[in-house]
Amino acid sequence: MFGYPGGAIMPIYDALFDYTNQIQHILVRHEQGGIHAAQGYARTSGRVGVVFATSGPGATNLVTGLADAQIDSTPVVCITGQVFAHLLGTDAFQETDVINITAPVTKWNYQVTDASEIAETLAKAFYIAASGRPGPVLVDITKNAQLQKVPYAGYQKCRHIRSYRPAPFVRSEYIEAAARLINEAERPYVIFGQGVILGNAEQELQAFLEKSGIPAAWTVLGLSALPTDHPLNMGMLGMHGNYGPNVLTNECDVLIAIGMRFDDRVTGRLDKYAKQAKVIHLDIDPAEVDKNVKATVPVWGNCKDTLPLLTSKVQPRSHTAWVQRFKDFKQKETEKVIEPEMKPAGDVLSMAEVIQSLNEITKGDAVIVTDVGQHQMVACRYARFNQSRSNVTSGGLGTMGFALPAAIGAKYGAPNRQVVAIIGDGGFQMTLQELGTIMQFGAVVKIIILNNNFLGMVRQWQQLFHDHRYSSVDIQSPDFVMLAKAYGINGQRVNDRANLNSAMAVMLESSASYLLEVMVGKENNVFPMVPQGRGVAEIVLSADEV
Ligand SMILES: Cc1ncc(C[n+]2csc(CCOP(=O)(O)OP(=O)(O)O)c2C)c(N)n1
Repeated sequence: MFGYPGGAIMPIYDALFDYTNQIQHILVRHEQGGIHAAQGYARTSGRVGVVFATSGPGATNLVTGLADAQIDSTPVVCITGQVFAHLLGTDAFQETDVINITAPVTKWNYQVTDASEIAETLAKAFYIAASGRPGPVLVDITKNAQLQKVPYAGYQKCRHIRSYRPAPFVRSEYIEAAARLINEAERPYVIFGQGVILGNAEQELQAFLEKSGIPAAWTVLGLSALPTDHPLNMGMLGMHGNYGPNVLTNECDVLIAIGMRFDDRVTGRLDKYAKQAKVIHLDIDPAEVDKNVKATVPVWGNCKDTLPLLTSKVQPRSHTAWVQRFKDFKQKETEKVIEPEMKPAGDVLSMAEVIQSLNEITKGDAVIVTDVGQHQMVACRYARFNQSRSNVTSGGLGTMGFALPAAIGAKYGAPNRQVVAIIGDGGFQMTLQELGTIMQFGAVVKIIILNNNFLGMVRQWQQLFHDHRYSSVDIQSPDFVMLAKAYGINGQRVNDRANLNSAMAVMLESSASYLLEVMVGKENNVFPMVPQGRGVAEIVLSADEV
């Protein structure tokens, strides 16, 4: 568990003192760091992340992480201390109405004012956080309840709550209807998201694709569910996704959406999105079906259950000519974007070649944790993966400052894996205090700062859509390598290509945490791009086409 103590949660921390050998509590440097670490832990381990915080400012510091976990369906349980029950509503010291503040950003929240409720509430909290479509839960416990003594019958796992149905019933008529559409299709196309990972359905997805021969593309949160090298993996969807996967969305005849929610960054303009296609939507959350895109056939349920049913009913096919269309687009993108980014003409390093250097050593084995901005999109586009639960990023909320604490949690969730955080010079400065957590607890995290001396993604938009008016994006940074040294973390700065691979190797071979600052092109842009307000088929490959 990750946390930070304070007045209203002191009895819980006092009890924790007796469990030092059984429970590892990581003292973070800020509660936001605590919840992002819990998210990173949940994403790599598949278990529920736990955070403790005190009342008032401790609790409000959790809000960004709760919103992030809510939109990215991450199972987290937050336990906050609260003022004594008799002081509630009196503006007591460090009192804040955490239940109302966090209601829209939690799957469930609840205030406990009597100790007799604690055990049952916590059992419910873990059940709700992890079941069905996962999400964050917050339990607020008043100080009197923490101090009160009650008889305790032992922990009883919660397995059912009346009126809460985590997964809808699978309806066989819809499986039949979906299979019929797929079997009649000439240009079927699978787009998948994090639902595949959350449902532990990676093998089921692969079996479905391999039997049906259908090409597949992923959302940013679905990344790593299908190995990069899989022959039916066509690449990334969305605003900075690959060329073919976007354009061909508007040419497929049956679109099979699996565990994804048609986010606007994926669909672009909805009235120009896949209008020609019949849509099959597999999702555990009925509220997602028909929310943004009308489904011809809804397939409610966990895709771990629904995919095998579908696989058993689809005919073995190989859509060779259709798959070739993706490859042709890939060729065009390679010539116009990928090659020039991998081998830039001048001396200035590109973000893509840094990711490529990383790939060459990790061979797709590492967990990659990204922050938010240009570096995030470049990392998602180019990083290679050969196992699931390896890509940790803030997808829905786009929270700068996510990566450093999330990487710490990711390492606790996957202690035997190499964890590499890729962060911009702006985002790093939002939560760099968590270097102190690394220093104190020794989680081995490798940190790459892609430093373009700008708030790069905002600068790119100002260049392309605001006539080069660079308003407040020129950000200065401290000496990151010296800063890391102050926290006992080794590092170095790379300015030129000649040193990149050797520095990358030193970082990855280091048995301790390490910070690599790489100076990259100041005004490099991320392409392709579906400009806001355009359809996915209007994706552009360069600034001239915007
Ligand atoms: C907390 C937060 N504040 C503001 C933003 C808006 N925003 C999105 S990307 C970005 C720039 C990020 O700059 P940097 O971290 O240097 O990464 P780069 O884009 O240069 O790779 C900003 C300000 C955000 N996503 N999150």
